[in-house]
Amino acid sequence: MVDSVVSQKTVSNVSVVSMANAPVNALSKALRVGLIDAVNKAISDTEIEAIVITSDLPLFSAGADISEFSGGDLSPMLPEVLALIENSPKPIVAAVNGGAFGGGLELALACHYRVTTEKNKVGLPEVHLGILPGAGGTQRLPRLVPAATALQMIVSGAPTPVKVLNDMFIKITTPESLLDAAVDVAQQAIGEVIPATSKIEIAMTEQLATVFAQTEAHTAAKARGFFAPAKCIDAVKAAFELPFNEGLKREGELFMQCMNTPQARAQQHFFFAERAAASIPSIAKDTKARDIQQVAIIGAGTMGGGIAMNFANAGIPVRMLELEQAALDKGLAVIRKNYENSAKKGKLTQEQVEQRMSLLQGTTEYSDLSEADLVIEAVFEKMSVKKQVFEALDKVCKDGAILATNTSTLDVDEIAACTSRPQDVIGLHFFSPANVMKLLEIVRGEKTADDVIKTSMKLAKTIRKVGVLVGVCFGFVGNRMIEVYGRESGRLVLEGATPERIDKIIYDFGLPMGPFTMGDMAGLDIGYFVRQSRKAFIEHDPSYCTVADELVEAGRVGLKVGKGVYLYEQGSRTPIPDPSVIEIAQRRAKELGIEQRQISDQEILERCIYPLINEGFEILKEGIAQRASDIDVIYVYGYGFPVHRGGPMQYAEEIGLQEIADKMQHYHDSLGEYGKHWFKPSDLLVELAQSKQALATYKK
Ligand code: 3H9
Repeated sequence: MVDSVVSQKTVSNVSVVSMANAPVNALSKALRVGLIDAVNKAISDTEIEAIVITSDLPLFSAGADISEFSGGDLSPMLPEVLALIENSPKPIVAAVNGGAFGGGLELALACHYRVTTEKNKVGLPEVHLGILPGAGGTQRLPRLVPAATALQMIVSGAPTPVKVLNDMFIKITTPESLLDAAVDVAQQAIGEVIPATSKIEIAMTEQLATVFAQTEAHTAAKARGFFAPAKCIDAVKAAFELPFNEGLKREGELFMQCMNTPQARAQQHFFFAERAAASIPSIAKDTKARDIQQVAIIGAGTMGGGIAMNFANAGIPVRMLELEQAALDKGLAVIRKNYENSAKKGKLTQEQVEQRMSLLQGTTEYSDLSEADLVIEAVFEKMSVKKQVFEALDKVCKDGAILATNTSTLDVDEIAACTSRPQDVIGLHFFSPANVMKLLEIVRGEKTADDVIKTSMKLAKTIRKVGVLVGVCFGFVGNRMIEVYGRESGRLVLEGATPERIDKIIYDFGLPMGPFTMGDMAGLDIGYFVRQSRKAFIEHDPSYCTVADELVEAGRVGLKVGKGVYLYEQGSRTPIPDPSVIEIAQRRAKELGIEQRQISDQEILERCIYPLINEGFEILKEGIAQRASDIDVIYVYGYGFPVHRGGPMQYAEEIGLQEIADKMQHYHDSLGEYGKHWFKPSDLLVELAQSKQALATYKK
């Protein structure tokens, strides 16, 4: 035993070094020290003639310890460990028993031989952390696999099945025989010339240059706004253009260029944010989840159908209820069509389509839902309608069934109160299209039982969603914040900015589309309806929605009718700016006494994003979100907030909380009555800005 995170045993004349740094063999300082000690010990032991490096855990290694990236004494660094391995006078074999990612794969690449198991996957996912492989991965991988494969792996960061990487592995075997195979390879290598990946000669060719150019063009479009992907390409290019050691140096420079960016900080923040969202400290760890074997969905419309598909995809039978047979038939037909379309694109086989459809049954009778373990209501967004549904469910559902509402704004406690079992009621807020969007807001009511929350979080994973726990308030986290953003964009149009300019600024910031394109796509009638039902909230200043209201009242409800804020040609989704909307804004501004003016790009961006962030602080203060990073997860997965900005709260941290507070105050003071009402800096924002407390450490 060299260290608690590394064990070492001798098999005949081979030293087997096993990593055991739970849970994922992150190559922390302790593990790096442990590996150096173990390898040195094996090299100096005259009884030992070869070495195998493997893992005692299911994973080989998840790579560098990301939590170390924030600083500290990091020596020995990973490249030092890998140089020791590659220059070892005794052959070293990597027995890659499970996933090898990032530095974990780089470790295997530095070994002289690699063996692995048939179903394994490996990858260099550094690009998802805003960086590039910095321990020789960009130089060694292209020396072992075809250039296009190496480029694809490094630029996409995607895990790759080892069966397509057989150039890299001397043997691919079963898990049971892996260690024997590795020892065997090690013994056969004794006395032979030790191969070093770094010595393999590769060079740029004309054909390869074309591959690089194509990858560059494709990446520029696909990874819009991201810094690291282009640097990944540059690093791989260096492998073909420079001798190994110079390539390694170039990789190091590019790695540091990436590491010191806000994007890298944002993406690394997001890595941990996503994992933190799964943790609910207020619920006892031993709380048992309920068993979910059968699901029922109320409503076979777009939302209900999308939700149902998630469960069918996960192999869980679903019963869909509509009161009219025709609506039910239509809903099921739409689902079939969606699956058939996936089959046409080669994403599903016809057999899979039929298998999924066989899990979906329709009914028009509530009594048919008596065996469901979970019922999700996805009916019209109106409290009276929701209450009718829950009263009916309360009568027919079995004891212990979870009754969930997919409301996007309404009071889950009020819905729960119309049942005799509020402890079983929860909000499961899916985002549209529900079979595609990764986010699931899990809305905890005042009386929701802990095991209902635990079951919902677990279920989110089962259906491949990211579940985030939120509390009850109008719009929960996501829609409460987006309302602020929608308000500000509407107001900016009255003040003289055009919708297309605002959309472009938001698109350039990194969102998939701006607020007006999004509004047209979702349907302007949705926001209109919400505003009608919340008149009291906006009564004192309805200015910002006057243009949208006028459009809806004229039937311009968005893309679905070919006209909303923008115009659309038949069958096209491309927005065409409409001067008549500007005329409406000019007329309305005059009526309301709002002076139109030139507004800078910076003001547009700040006024759309900063109040949204400010609302995030209010949400945090009220305990509606458990932690700031949960808000980031909601925004990245629910609203397409660019992950390279880490989410709105991380973006605020990067800009500086004091700057956000100051700008809120500036607009509060400079935008008249409107500013006074809507731009009051959140007390929590001001408090944290003044105390310089990191958002990550804030707890209510
Ligand atoms: C790198 O290698 C740079 C080098 O090129 C150059 C260096 C000079 N570090 O995801 P899970 C934690 S960059 C620290 O739930 P799974 C994770 O936070 C690295 N911690 O498990 C979680 O903690 P908690 C490149 C890590 O089975 C726990 O482990 N590598 C790391 O669903 C379990 O994680 C990557 O980007 C890490 N590297 O998935 C791979 N990895 O329980 C990142 C995990 O407290 N990792 N943790 O919440 C992954 O993609 C997944 O964790 C993996 C396992 C697929 C490996």
